[in-house]
Amino acid sequence: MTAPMQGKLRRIAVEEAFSLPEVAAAMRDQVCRSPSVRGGDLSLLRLVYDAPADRPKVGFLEGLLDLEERRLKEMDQYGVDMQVLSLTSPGVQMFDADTACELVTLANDRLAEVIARHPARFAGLASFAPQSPRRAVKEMERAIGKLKLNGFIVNSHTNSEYLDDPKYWPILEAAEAMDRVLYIHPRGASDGLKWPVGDYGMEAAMWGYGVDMGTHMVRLMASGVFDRFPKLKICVGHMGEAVPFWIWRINFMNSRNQTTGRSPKTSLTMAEYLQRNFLITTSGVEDPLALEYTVKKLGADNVLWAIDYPYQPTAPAVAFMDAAPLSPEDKAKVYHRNAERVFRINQENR
Ligand code: 1WB
Ligand code: MN
Repeated sequence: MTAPMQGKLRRIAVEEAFSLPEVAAAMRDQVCRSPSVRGGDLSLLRLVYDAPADRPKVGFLEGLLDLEERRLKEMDQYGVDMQVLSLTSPGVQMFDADTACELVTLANDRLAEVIARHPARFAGLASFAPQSPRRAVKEMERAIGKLKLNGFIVNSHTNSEYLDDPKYWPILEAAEAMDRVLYIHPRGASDGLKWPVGDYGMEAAMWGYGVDMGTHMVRLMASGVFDRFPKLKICVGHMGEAVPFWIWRINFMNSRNQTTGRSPKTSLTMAEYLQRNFLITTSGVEDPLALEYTVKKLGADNVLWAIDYPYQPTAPAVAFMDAAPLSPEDKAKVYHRNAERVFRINQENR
């Protein structure tokens, strides 16, 4: 265990996954019924929800379903004050619209209940079903107004469509109007992207997630959607899904494309949208150099700590941030202050 010298900083981890038996059962049903395809979500989800008896169990499902036993114990053991919980990827986005809406209501209710039992230990991001943007907005409003949840989460594409598609604009508009962050978490790559990531175990967290999510981010920036929703805040994990590292080139080529008419005209540059409209979390990237670069590129107000429980172990995620090459002030921002601000986590929850 790590023992920080100068009084312990509050630790708020912001990309922490859970599930509930009803959603897990529906997921199992769905992955069993879906035909086998290369890449995409299915091969990993089969291991999580329907592990064949002769294969080693990945053990994620137990971690997802447990909220108040092992999870709280592990938080206590490593000094994690709070987890901001979200329904695990791909949420309800593989179900038909009616099933998705029904399950998302249940998931958000269950999330609000566990937060009510442990208000100092848990906050939560509300899920919604993008399959029905109209009902999604209703659920978003209920999640903030009635359930008092802290923001929203969606898992990249829905049926291979991304959020720059005008049919999803009501969702972006609602998040902006409520002044709540929309966390976009990865899922398996969309139809057009999944084939080449279908070998060597690349399809999920190793590569496919990041390729799909990075593409999603660039679509949002290049489409000009942030001119329509200038105050919209999008949070992405995994140290920005490699986009901060590519931003110089994205920016250069996009501005050239704008002069030749290949990219839509936008009022700000891609680099400016990245700084103004995105927040980035450290989930699953415990590399001090990557952190230092990202903080310099985005600013210390825009980077937040995350573990990615139960997919990543807690101890090294805490050790990484305790030892991070940041000033004490920046470290406090990344460890808790930014989370308190953007997810409106009450001080009295201390
Ligand atoms: C993994 C990571 C698997 C995540 C997941 O299944 C999710 C993995 C839904 O590390 O294999 C995640 O949320 O980062
Ligand atoms: Mn995650």
